[in-house]
Amino acid sequence: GKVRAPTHIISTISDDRGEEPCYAGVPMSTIIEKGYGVGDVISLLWFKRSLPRYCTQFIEICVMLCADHGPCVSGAHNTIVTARAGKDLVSSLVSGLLTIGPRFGGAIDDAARYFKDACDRGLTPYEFVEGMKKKGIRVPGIGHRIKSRDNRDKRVQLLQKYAHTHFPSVKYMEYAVQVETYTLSKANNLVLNVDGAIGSLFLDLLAGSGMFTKAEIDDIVDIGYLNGLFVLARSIGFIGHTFDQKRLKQPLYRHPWEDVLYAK
Ligand code: Q5B
Repeated sequence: GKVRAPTHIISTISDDRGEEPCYAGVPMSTIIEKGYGVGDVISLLWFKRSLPRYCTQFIEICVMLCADHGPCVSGAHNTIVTARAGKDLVSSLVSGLLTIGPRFGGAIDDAARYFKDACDRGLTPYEFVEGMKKKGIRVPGIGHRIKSRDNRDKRVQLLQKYAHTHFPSVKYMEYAVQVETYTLSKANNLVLNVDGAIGSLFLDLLAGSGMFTKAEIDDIVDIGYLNGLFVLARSIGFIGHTFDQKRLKQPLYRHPWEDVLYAK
């Protein structure tokens, strides 16, 4: 019989060979006719399934809330400096994106990993936080430069409110809040931040929606899908900052000498 030559690539999320492109088997016309949103498209292309509306709406809320957080955060600053150096859109965007990591915006996956492990093992917040301290690891999803006990992050509150109203269970988020209560007893700025809120709530979405097996949830957490939400969202803001600098015809940025401690 015929022997199929092995292919160089395997792809399972989209297909452009037919009359119209399909995302996870769903034709483009269905996506438009059924009024799908970007949350549905993310569900199809990242998770390879259609998720219930409350889940896709949660994804869209994450994207909207993380789209920008002003010009002073690491990524926007890099993007602004790069745009002012006369570089193009893609260069300005990626210079901002490259700052996303364990301290800035890219703590969602680790927050999900550590909160899930600690909650599933039944660790008390004290055992979890002090165990992390012994290992010299900062608790991902906890702490903020400008947010504090008395200046809570509105984004976190909005996410929590949405989940309380729509999610069948918020077990992981409640655990993260217990952790926050403990960390706040140590320092005022050790609040549950936007990364920690998304990380813990996405665990609740995965576990509570009934759309994922346990093995699939473990895979999603292991591979690390969730920082993708921040990367995707903040690209919107970084692109905006690039256009802003170009529109304003801002000159080359040079940091002032006065703001540098020249030390020996
Ligand atoms: N300490 C975020 O630190 C920050 C601790 C901790 C235990 C912790 C820090 C951190 C984990 C990573 C994380 C996401 C670097 C943040 C984001 C998006 C954003 C950004 C924006 C946006 C802030 C002072 C003392 C030290 C530390 C201890 C601090 N964090 N202990 N667990 N998690 N968090 N990142 O204020 O005894 O003096 O040595 O790494 O979740 O990125 O808006 O800006 O939308 O763009 O600089 O919201 O918390 O504090 O480094 O001076 O530490 O607190 O060990 O203790 P800070 P530091 P000690 S959301």
